[in-house]
Amino acid sequence: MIPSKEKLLEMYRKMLEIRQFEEKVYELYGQNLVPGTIHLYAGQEAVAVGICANLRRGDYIVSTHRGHGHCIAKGADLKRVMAEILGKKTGYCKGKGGSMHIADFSVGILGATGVVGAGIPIAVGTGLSIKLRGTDQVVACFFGDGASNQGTFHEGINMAAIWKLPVLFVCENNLYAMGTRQSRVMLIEKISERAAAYGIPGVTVDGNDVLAVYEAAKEAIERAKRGEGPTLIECRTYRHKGHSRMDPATYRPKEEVEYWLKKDPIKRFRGRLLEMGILTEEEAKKIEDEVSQAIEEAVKFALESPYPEPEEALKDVYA
Ligand SMILES: Cc1ncc(C[n+]2csc(CCOP(=O)(O)OP(=O)(O)O)c2C)c(N)n1
Ligand SMILES: [Mg+2]
Repeated sequence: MIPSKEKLLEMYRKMLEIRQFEEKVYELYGQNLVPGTIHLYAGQEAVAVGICANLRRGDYIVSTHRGHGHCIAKGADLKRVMAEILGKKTGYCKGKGGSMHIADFSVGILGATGVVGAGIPIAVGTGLSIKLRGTDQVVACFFGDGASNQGTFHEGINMAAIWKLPVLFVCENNLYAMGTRQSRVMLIEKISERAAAYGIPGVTVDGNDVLAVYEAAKEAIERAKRGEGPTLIECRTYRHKGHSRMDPATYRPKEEVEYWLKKDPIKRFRGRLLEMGILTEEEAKKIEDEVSQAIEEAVKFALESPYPEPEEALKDVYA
C-alpha cells in the first residue's frame, strides 16, 4: 500500500536532508573542520528513510560507521549531529565521539559503531529485551555487505531466529567493503539467500527505490509483531563517494558509477512524486529551500558552538 501524501512528502524531505547534510559535511571536511574521519551516506538515502518511515519514536535502530543518514531518518536533531561531527561541546557526545558515535535514546537511536558487524549482537540483545518486556516494539539493525561476512552476522541472526526476536536485519549492499568488491569475497550474489540457513525469510530489494524498501520493511515489521521473528532485508544500493575521508574510489569502474548515479534515489523519488501528482515543481522547490535552510542553521549552530574544555576529556567516558 502506498503511504499517505503527508508521509510521502515527509520521506522526500528526509532524503533531501540526508543528502544536503552529507554534502555539507564533505565540504567542511575539505576545510579541515572535521576531526577524525567520515563515511558519507549520500546515495543510500532510500534505505534509511524507507526503513525508518515505518518506525515509531519508541522503536529502535542500531547504526554503523556510515550512520549519519540512519540517525537523521530516525529523528536525530540536525544541529546536534553536525556539532558532534565537528567535535563541539553541543554535540550528542559533547564532541567526544564524533561522526561514528551518534546516539539518541529519546528517539530510539541506540548508537553507531566503528567496529564492522558489532551492531548486530546489540540489535539481537535489544530484540530479546523487547520480547522479555512484552512490548510491541521492533528494532532495525543496519549493516553493510562487508559486515555480513563477520561471525556476528551468522551468530546474531541465528539467535534472533531461534528466539523469534522482532529484529529487521537490514543489509545495505553497496557492492563494496572499503575497496573490496563483493564478488571477490562472496560466491553468492544475493546476500538475502543467507536467510535460508537460519530458517527466516530473506528478500532483496532495490535499495534506491524508497517505496520498495518501505514495503519490505512494512511486511517484516508485521511479521515481527505477529511473533514470527526476524527478516533479512538486503537493499542493493551504492555510495556516491568513496569509502571514507577523501577516498577517490578509483577501484570502481567509471561505467558502474555512471549507472548508479542515473539511479539516484532522490531524483527517482522526486520524479515519481511529480508523476503521481503528489508534488508540484513549486512544492518541490519549497521543500528543497526549507531543507537548505535547516542545514545552514545546523552548520551555523555547530560552527558557533565551543569545543569541549580539556578538563572534560575524561568526564562521561565510562558509565
Ligand atoms: C571488525 C572490523 N574490521 C575491519 C574494519 C575496517 N573497516 C571499516 S569500514 C570497513 C568496510 C565495511 O564494509 P561494509 O560492511 O560493506 O559497509 P560500507 O562501508 O560499505 O557501508 C572495514 C573493513 C573495522 N572497522 N572493523
Ligand atoms: Mg559495503
